[in-house]
Amino acid sequence: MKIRERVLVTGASRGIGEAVALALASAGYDLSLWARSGEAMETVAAACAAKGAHVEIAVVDVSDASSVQIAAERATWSSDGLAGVVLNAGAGMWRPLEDETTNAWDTTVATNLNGAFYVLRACVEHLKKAGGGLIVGISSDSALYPFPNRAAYAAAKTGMRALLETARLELRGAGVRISVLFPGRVDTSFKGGHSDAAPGTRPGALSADEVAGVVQYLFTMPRNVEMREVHMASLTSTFGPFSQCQES
Ligand code: NJP
Repeated sequence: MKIRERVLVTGASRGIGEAVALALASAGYDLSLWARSGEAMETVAAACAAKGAHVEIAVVDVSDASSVQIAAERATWSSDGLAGVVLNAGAGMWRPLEDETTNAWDTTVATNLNGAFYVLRACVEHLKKAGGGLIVGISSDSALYPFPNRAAYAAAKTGMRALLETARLELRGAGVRISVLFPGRVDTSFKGGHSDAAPGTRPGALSADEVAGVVQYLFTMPRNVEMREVHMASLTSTFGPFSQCQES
């Protein structure tokens, strides 16, 4: 009988994280789900459990090092080991540089970069204990191309890429593979330039399910194969310097 393996997904209360949780549940993984919205995660957990996954949830603010540490110590994988982690929690709100407050800058960097670091640091020993594993980082096309009004977000997502490239070198010998995804626009509640963003408000963009399908594929690849970077875009939406090339 195959031993069930567990994956931690951050930002699992909605959007890409929710879709990733459901896709990994369908692929036979057990799940640890982290986000700040406990009630929303209960709903996601129930849907994953209906697919046969054993699911544990924890209310965690990834930008808070102690919140991450406490959740990591309480998680079942602190004793059982961990097959993978999807560093997905993130947020961004576009502002011109002169309107970027210190608080907004700090929050953006704390969520997207510090959060990735705190979670990664908490998982490393447990990935090693399981004999290696897969780390998937959800970065952004903002880390690949310059955009106006995204200084904090682009800096944080670029920093996340550097964090994961460093981790790749340090953890390779322990059998840990690292994949970084750079999606273009995805039709979720992610704010960006729209304070009222919700699924359905970015027609033509990638769907959360399309991104989750790639994450699921990464988890089903042979363990000697490392897909280092995935640049992902919809032809019916913009992607960095590439303009939309089909009507949506
Ligand atoms: O956005 P959204 P996406 N601590 O807002 C959680 C990247 N991306 O699914 O805490 C813990 O629907 C939040 O949960 P909650 C993006 O940068 C997106 O599109 O309950 N969790 C929710 O579950 C991000 O890294 C686009 O509010 C925190 C989730 O994160 C990832 O994709 C394009 C948290 C956000 O769900 C998923 O974003 C791109 C915290 N402090 C990259 N703060 C795009 N959508 O266009 C937030 O290139 N979360």
